[in-house]
Amino acid sequence: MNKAQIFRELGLKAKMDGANCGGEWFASSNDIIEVHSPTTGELLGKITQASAADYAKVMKASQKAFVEFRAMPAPLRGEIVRQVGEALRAKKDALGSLVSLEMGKILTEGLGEVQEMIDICDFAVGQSRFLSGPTLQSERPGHRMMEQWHPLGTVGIISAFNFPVAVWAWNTALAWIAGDTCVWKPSSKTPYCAIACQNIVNEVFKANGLSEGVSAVVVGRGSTIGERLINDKRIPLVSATGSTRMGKRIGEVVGARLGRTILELGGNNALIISEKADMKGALASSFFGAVGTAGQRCTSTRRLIIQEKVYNTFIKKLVGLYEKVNIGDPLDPKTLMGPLIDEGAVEDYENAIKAAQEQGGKVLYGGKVKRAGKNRRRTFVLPTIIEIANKAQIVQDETFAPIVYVMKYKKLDQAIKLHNDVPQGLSSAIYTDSMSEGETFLSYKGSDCGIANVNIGTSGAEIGGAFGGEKETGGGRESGSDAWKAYMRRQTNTLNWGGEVHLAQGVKFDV
Ligand code: UN1
Repeated sequence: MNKAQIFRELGLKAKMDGANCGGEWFASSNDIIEVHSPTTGELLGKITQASAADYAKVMKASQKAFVEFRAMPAPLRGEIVRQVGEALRAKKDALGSLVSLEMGKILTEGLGEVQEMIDICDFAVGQSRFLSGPTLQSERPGHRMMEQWHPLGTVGIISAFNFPVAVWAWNTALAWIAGDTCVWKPSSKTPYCAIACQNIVNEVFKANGLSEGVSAVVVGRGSTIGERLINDKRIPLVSATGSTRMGKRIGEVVGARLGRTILELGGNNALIISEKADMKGALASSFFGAVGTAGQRCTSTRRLIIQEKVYNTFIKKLVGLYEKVNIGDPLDPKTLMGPLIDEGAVEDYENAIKAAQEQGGKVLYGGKVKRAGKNRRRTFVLPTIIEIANKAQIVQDETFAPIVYVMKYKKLDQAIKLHNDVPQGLSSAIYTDSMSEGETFLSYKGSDCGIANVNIGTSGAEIGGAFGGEKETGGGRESGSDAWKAYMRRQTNTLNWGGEVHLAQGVKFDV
């Protein structure tokens, strides 16, 4: 699909306003962002960012819609989400292509991202009939206890450029079945993706007679919109994806007003490769983990911790794969790696390589900008392998680029120690055919991450599991399992059906 077709199918125009809560798009600031293709530099369009007044309008609609939406039975809200999933199926090609066009990931990954949205919708439809709490035994005669889950309110969603549509869907699909309304501040690097998503759900919501405000988007500056959103007492939950620096700010501000957060921040994901590993599998998983999405996933493999006996052969084979990576236009099916999001990201890549070399690292492959694509832009880089010690400062930091740090180990205990010795804790994996090694990695003394895998890589999690991490990754969970609970408020109820008043703990209080 070319740009004109993608724009037509998704209702996008060369000039658009950045705020919407169901009706027309609007924006009243003079603040315009120019959106450029990371691949060609071509101007995709101009978006007028939302002002403080636009935010106020969106929040008003969201709060009003919540009062109505929470009254709709959850399975009927699930039916709406089912239709959203159907609409996404119908627009999968266009939306997946837009992700590639605006963000730069290759088409199969752009389509995969939309599939992730469809999957979470399907998951949420079933979940909408099972927002269940337990019934509990009361110590008082003639009493029953139970737990219920109620809608929470307006959920604020802040998302990053690298998953410009899926992360929003993980949050909204669950928030909507829970009876919440959503206000989304997408990354200003990928506003068209957000506008397209809102256009898709607007049609579904309109067809079902839902009031405006159940879904809202505000494209705007962090200082105007982001700050307002995190400080807004009307927003009980802020779900944010992005850097640890940003997450710390959000955690502090929302925490100070005792609001809740789901934070999905930086990762520093490692794959341990044992001498007992299936080398073919380990190779394929390392390759996808480190080079896929041009290293711009939170779950990208950043470190390979390799048993010393297999280290040299493994690295040789990995370099062999790196040499064959086709770098270029992400919409071309022959391309394996597209551009980085912008020149700033390329600068981060170059700085990280320089720092690694200064800190004792040795570049085994790559390390350079590679002008590619039609306009030979400076947004393409070579995927890079650097041999370096885990304790080097640069290895401790997350660089959002296709750089993988490689290191050796002798014994599994040492590998696990290296593995956990970073501030972040999102995803992790081990390749081994030894059951004992695999189980050790998954045990209390193994990986300290929110996601730990055996014989698959660190990236590409399915939506069925809870997604998120520990330590500086922020601690929140999104997506599958019981992540829906974060979007609801919990209530414990005690009912007296027997008629007689009994006090708990045997307390007597009579005259
Ligand atoms: C992210 O990079 O923010 O597990 C999310 C994965 C994807 C999601 C990544 N399902 O790699």
